[in-house]
Amino acid sequence: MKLYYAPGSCGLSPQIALREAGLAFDLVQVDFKTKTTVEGDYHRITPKGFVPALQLDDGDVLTEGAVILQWIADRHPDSGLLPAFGTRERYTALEWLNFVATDLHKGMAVMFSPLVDATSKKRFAEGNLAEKFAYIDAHLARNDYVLGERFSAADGYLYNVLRWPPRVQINVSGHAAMQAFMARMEQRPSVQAALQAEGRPAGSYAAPD
Ligand SMILES: N[C@@H](CCC(=O)N[C@@H](CS)C(=O)NCC(=O)O)C(=O)O
Repeated sequence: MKLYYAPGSCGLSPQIALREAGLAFDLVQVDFKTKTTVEGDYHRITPKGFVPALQLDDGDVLTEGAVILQWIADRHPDSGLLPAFGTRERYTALEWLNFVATDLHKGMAVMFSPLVDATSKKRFAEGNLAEKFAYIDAHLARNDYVLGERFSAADGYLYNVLRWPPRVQINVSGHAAMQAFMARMEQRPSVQAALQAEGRPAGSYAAPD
């Protein structure tokens, strides 16, 4: 298997999940500016040009981070990355994956966009993102992980996206439970190894990528 990623991007959470599941994979770095890898044109892997993409051993390619996470979890149920099919807890995990992918990931993406001006970004951060950070912080004040006591693939994705606020001048240091969650996640060998593979030391979530 090959995971196409870019350092500091949303390619981190599938890497964490692959490591949690104990799977062997190669990392292939994508250059966003040129949309190339050492293999050549990245559009040949996915015409979308986005990371992450997971190329399976038969050459088939999966895209969409939240879906890649489900594929890894479902192919390796012993990893416990997601609750079992049909359980109520499964849908709570999917709710979180969807929330992180749509509201948080794409909400944060606005803050990186060259198409949005600084004033609009500030208003969006204060009016939209602040509410979401408060919700997450309140949830994590009562729970070690998004599902409560057990780690799931959704935590890796949440951790991935919560690394970004300091990069876009959003101060989340007042959200103590969120900060504790980030530190808790960085105790996991999977997270430490994924960060190292991206050239980022653990403890670096509050520093620019
Ligand atoms: N819908 C995709 C979006 C992935 C996405 O936004 N990837 C960003 C990095 S976090 C990307 O590849 N950006 C490439 C670019 O901006 O050129 C998913 O959820 O996986």
